[in-house]
Amino acid sequence: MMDFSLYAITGENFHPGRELVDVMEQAIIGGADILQFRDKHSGKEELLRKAKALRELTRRYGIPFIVNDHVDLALEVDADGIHLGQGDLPLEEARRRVGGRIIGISTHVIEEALLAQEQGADYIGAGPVYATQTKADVVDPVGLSYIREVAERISIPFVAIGGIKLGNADEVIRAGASRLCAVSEIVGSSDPAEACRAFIRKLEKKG
Ligand code: TZP
Ligand code: MG
Repeated sequence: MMDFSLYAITGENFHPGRELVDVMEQAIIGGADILQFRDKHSGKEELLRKAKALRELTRRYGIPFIVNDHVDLALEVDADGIHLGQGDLPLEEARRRVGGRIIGISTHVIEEALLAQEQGADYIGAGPVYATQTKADVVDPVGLSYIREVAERISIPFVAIGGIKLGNADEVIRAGASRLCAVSEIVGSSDPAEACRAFIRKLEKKG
């Protein structure tokens, strides 16, 4: 079974002047053990170029590579999996398309989480725990109560996401999360490797 502790997602807006692959390599060196390519702006060719480069990087470090939204792109670059939101391709259709690859689903309420689990998601995202500027049209923060509920009722891996910072990670972990995901706190850091090391230390001491 796939497993991970620190889930890094790309966010190029947060590191102007620094190369995508370099920043994500730093995150991996610091301990990020799964990487998602999330890009809402690039055109087709750019998406393909970046996805190929990140595929090569993640293969070199032996960690799973997940593509957000684009099933065709995921298949084209031989990603390990895809991540889908509630408004994206339905899980059952996605499963037909990607076969045994990893499928992750974003969830905001327990009904979505239970359904994703029942339909065979490999992991779920639980959030946004806190308010975040990173994602447009994001739903209202679900808070720590949702993390507690998911920890209690869901048996597949779940990752807490949304406004997770080094300053609030401990309380998220204490609420039951054993996997954290961050965009801005990692890739927006002047030292992404150190930001990841700090997250990992918190996960290891369990909040
Ligand atoms: N999905 C739910 S919240 C979010 C995504 C992609 C953005 C998380 O970004 P940050 O910067 O860690 O708040
Ligand atoms: Mg999506």
